[in-house]
Amino acid sequence: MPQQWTHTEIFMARKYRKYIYSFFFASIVLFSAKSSFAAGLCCQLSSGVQESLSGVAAPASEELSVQFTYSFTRMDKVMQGTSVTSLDEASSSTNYTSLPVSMDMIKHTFTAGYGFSPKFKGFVSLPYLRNTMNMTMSNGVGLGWMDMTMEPISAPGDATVMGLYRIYTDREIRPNKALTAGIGIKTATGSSTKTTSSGKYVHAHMQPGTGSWDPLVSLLYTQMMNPFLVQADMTHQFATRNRQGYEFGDSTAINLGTTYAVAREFNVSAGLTYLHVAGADDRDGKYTNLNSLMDDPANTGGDSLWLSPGIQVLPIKNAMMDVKVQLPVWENVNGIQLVTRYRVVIGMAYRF
Ligand SMILES: [Cu+2]
Repeated sequence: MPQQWTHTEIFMARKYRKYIYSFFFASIVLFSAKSSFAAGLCCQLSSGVQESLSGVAAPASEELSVQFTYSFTRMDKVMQGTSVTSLDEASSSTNYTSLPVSMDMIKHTFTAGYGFSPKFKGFVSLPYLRNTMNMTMSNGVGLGWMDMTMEPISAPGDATVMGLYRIYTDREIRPNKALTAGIGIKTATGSSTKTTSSGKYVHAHMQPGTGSWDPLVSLLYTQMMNPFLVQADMTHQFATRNRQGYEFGDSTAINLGTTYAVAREFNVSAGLTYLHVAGADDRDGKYTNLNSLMDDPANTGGDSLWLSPGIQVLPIKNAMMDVKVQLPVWENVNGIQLVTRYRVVIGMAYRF
C-alpha cells in the first residue's frame, strides 16, 4: 500500500476510508486546473500541457498511472472584443477576403505518470490531433462569398514532460492542505509546417504543433473543506519563438475548482478558469496573410473566463472515468476571432 496521502486523496479517504479510489479522484482534481483552459481562444494553445495533463491519474510512490483523454472543441462563434459578431458583419467591416466559419479540434492524449517518491511525480503526455475547418472566401468586391472546407490535419502534437513536487502539507497522514509546484516543458514533437495544397503554411493555430519548446510552471493549492475539496492553482506557459519565426503568446491560467463526492463511485465537480493569452508574433511573416482573418496575428490572444461542470465515475478498482464540459462565459479577444462555443473532455485512467 502507498505510504502517503496526497491532498486529493484525503477527500475520498475521509469519506469512505477507501484509499484506492482516492488516486483517481486525486488525479482529476490535481489536473482539472490544467485541463480547463487549453480550449483557449480559438486554438491559441494548440497543444499546451494544460490539456495534456488533464485528469491524469496521480500515481503514488513507485506507482505508474496511464490516462487516455479525448477532447472535442467546437469553434463556430465570431467575436470582436467582448461582443459576439457575425460573419456578415466581419466581412462588411473589414477588408479580409478569407474568413473562418467553423473549426473542430479533436485531441487524443495519452499520458503516463510515475511516482518517483512520495513528494515527486513525473508525467509525459503525447497528443494526437485532428483539426478540421470550414472557411468562406471572396474573389473580390461584388463577386460574392464561396464556402470551402480545408483539408483536415491529422498528426501527432507536441509532447509535454512535467514534474510535480509537493512543497507543503499540514501532516503526512490524511493532510488537509497541500501545496504543489510543477515545472515542465512543452516540446516541439508536433509539426508546425503543414502546408495546404497551394504550398502555403496552414494557419499557425491549426498546425498540430507549435514548433517551439515552451517552459511551464505551475503552483497548486488544495484544501479539504468537508464535504468539499477545494483547489486553486495557476499555470504559466512561456511561449518561445519557433524556427519559422513564429511565437505563440505566453499564457496564464488561474483556476478555482471544487469537487463533491455524491457516492463512493461518483463525484461531481465544477471549475472556474481565467485564461490570459498574449498575442502571437510572426517575425518573418511566414504564416501571415493580411487578407485572411485567421492569418493576421492581430487576431490572436485575449482573455476569457470558463465554467467547467463535470462528473467522475469510479466503476472498478484502479480505474476512473471523467466527463467534463467547458463553456466560455466571458471573453475579450484581440481583434476579431473565431472562438470556442463548447468543449467536451472525456478521460479514462488506470493505475498500476
Ligand atoms: Cu482555414
